[in-house]
Amino acid sequence: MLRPQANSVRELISLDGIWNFALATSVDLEADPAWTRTLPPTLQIPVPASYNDIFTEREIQLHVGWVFYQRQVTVPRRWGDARIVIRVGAATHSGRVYVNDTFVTEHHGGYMPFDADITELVKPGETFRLTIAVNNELTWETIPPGSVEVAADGTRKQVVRHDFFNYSGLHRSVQLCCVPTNHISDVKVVTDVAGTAGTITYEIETSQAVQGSKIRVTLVDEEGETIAEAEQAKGTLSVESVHLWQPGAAYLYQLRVQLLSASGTITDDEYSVSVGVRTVKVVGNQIHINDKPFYFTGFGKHEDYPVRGKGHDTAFMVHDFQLLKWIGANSFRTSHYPYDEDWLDYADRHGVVVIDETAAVGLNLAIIAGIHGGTHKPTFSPETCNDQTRENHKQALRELIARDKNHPSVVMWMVSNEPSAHEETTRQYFEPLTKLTRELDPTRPIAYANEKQAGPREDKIIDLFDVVCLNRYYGWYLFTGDLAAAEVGLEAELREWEQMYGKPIIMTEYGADTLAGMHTIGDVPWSEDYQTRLLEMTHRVFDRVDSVVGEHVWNFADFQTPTNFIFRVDGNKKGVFTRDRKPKAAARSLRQRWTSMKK
Ligand code: GCB
Repeated sequence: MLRPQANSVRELISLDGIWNFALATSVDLEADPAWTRTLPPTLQIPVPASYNDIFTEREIQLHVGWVFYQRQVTVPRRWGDARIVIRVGAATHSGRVYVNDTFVTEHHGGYMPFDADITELVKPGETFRLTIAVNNELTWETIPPGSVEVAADGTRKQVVRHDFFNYSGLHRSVQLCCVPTNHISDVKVVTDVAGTAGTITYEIETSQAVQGSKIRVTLVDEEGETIAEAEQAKGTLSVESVHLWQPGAAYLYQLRVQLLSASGTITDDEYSVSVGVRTVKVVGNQIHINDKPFYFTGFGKHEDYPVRGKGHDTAFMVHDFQLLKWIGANSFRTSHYPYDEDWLDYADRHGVVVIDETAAVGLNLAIIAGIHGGTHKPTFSPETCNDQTRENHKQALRELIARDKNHPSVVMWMVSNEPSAHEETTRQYFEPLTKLTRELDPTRPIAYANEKQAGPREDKIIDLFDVVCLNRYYGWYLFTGDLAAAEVGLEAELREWEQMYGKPIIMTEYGADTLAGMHTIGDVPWSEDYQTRLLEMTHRVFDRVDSVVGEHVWNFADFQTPTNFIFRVDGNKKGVFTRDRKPKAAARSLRQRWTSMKK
């Protein structure tokens, strides 16, 4: 599916803004078919936004099950004979779309777009009632997994297996699109470099083999000069003296695809893709971008903001990118789910490197919401994460790679965060997933984020991946308050990974919860001074271990977590910035390190 685009033949109408909103009165959606009636404006809600923190009622904040979003939409009269498509950026965790009384489509997975052709159901010049039902329940089969507990009084409670609040709703833009009937349905590009020349191998899919229509492909550089042209649906374009897409120095060509009428004079459809020419390779214990070792500096992030929860916000996004630049970060990980496509477009444009993660977080029964102490039942079994979970995980990978394959900023696929890699059955679960990921994209390395139970001797799956990504909390969950012992422990573990596997190592999480404003002379956890010293200790170790090729602090900013645990204080406070993006003391220390790094 191509991201909607407005151009000379395609049009877009944003349906963002205020919608009418209601909680479903029944667990069974069909028992409360709200789409068949007009919802009163008693509750109104902005789109995009999570609904949880918009209202003051606990009943809404902690609601489990279906909710309804509804608004009226008018189709422009001028959209006469075109194809009309509705596109939902994300409905977390599943969504169903209705046009007037008619069911149109449904989608599972809360962080991916979906669309549907509604041409037959609407008329240009007329208004229709659009209802989107959104469900936030997580089960053993969903990605991410979770379970719903029902109390004696019938109250339903969502148990999540991950350390972030179960924000729900329409988190990304909803759009009404006008696409030509004969249209371009997909464009795929893969780039390579040989000496000073670059190649762009492309593949175009169209809605059908339109009789007599022609394809025209034009590659344009940043000055607007045409560099190469072609007339086939598949091919390779060569670029002499190529401008590479480099971390910190992006260069984007435009690949303009046109579908032309037989005479070649009328454009049936057109679509442009930004292309960054670059290569990514794992070479021994290093990761090379454009044949040069790359060292990752940055963070694991979250899409998480006050009031709007996981609702995408371009002002916050651009500000976050400015803070990344200020602190000297060259990369980030989309922990723990794929982010809004705007993040990747912006990263492409500004040369920021991205590790792109699926929503497969929490496939580990020994951990509950980020903390040890879950049950010791097997994680993968018919009663827990099962064959259906794996099928849904495969689908999540297919959708992620289909959506993000063309982004030069994306250099690695993160298949899962902290699965129980120490359990025997985990391998059977992951082998088909890594095989599928490599089939879908043989050009990028793949990884999973390892949790400490699966140390170098216990891990059953690391050979299926290219890079060792470790989430480790030496000085926080391990050797709490004792940075000297933490330093010894961390170095010993890293050296073991290095010697046993010889792969590049990225520390994808390390850090300390920190209450902004708390200062101490000694090593006292929760103080700004302790966070700073813990990060500095960790960096001393990284600098001594050759295979460490990246450091992503957990987390960029403080973020909201489930509210039924006492080990989080109004959220996870491991941010280097507060939730409203104020720097803690550690930010200065990181900035000092990252802006003076030679690597
Ligand atoms: C982890 C998880 C992350 C948590 C973090 C923590 O290992 O990957 O989601 O937020 O630990 O702070 O405990």
